[in-house]
Amino acid sequence: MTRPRLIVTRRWPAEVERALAERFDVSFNDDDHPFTPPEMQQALASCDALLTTVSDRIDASVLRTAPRAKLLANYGVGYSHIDLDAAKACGITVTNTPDVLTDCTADLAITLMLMTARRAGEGEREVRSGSWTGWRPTHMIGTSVTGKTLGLIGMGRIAKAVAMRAQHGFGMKIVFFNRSRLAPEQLAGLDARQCDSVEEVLAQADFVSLHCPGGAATHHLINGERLATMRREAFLINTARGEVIDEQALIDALHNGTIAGAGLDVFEAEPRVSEALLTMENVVLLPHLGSATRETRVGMGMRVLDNVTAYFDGRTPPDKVA
Ligand code: 8YV
Repeated sequence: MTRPRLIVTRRWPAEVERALAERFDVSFNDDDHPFTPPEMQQALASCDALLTTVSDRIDASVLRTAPRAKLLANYGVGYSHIDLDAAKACGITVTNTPDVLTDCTADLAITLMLMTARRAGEGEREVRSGSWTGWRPTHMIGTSVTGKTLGLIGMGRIAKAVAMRAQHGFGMKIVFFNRSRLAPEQLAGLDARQCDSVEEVLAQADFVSLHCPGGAATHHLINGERLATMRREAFLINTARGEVIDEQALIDALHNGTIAGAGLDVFEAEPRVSEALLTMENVVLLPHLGSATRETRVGMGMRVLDNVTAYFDGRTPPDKVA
């Protein structure tokens, strides 16, 4: 019996690649470069399932040619790089990898919160450059995190894991905005107050952390007007998707002192990062490391394997999103 043909758009952890190869006729993108649109089109035309990541762009133009692939299995929880409507119109199933990366991504949001508040990036640069002159009472004074207010935009799995850490680890007060009303039993034992608007969260938070999906509905949700409603001492943290923030408006806000700083793991045009951000001391910049631990990346791969296996066994994949 011929085995389903899979194409994996990037290199994955070795044990996941081995597990995939045991069950499927699979090829990997050996030099690990992001596919160009013609390469993507070619891949979609020559496999039964494409195993994709955030660095791909699967829009209506590459799907237009009625691809052979009938499954797009995403290695990640966010799938705003896939045009879901176009995929549905082509009869393509789409899956993602929730849960397995929740803790890891929450850890990174907390890392960014602490790094920005305590000026850790700036301090490390000072030590490495040899310009540190020694301890003094007024040197590199940051902001305390303990007891402050954390505002969350979006209250899904990752936001709840961030809130848990912030509340139990740092005694923080939690306020949040979520599109739908959450009942107390949906808050996993958190003491958190739901606000009626994004602005209400921004106006009172010392730290604002973004946890909404990307895509058209949240494009530039954090724009110049909303940044202006934040407190001048507040920090903005983004481990969600770059497009949720208007990057130029953020640069202006940082430049004008509208907010105190930002911790960013994602950017509008990855891997390009605005030149202005690179020169700002009050900004911590990470290269999309949210899920980047060995354990999590293997867990994500195994979750993709479960979805692909279910699909080709004729079952509904456990993480079907379309
Ligand atoms: C993933 C992420 O590593 O899962 C997500 O949505 O943002 C990352 O943590 C990335 O998407 C890989 O596709």
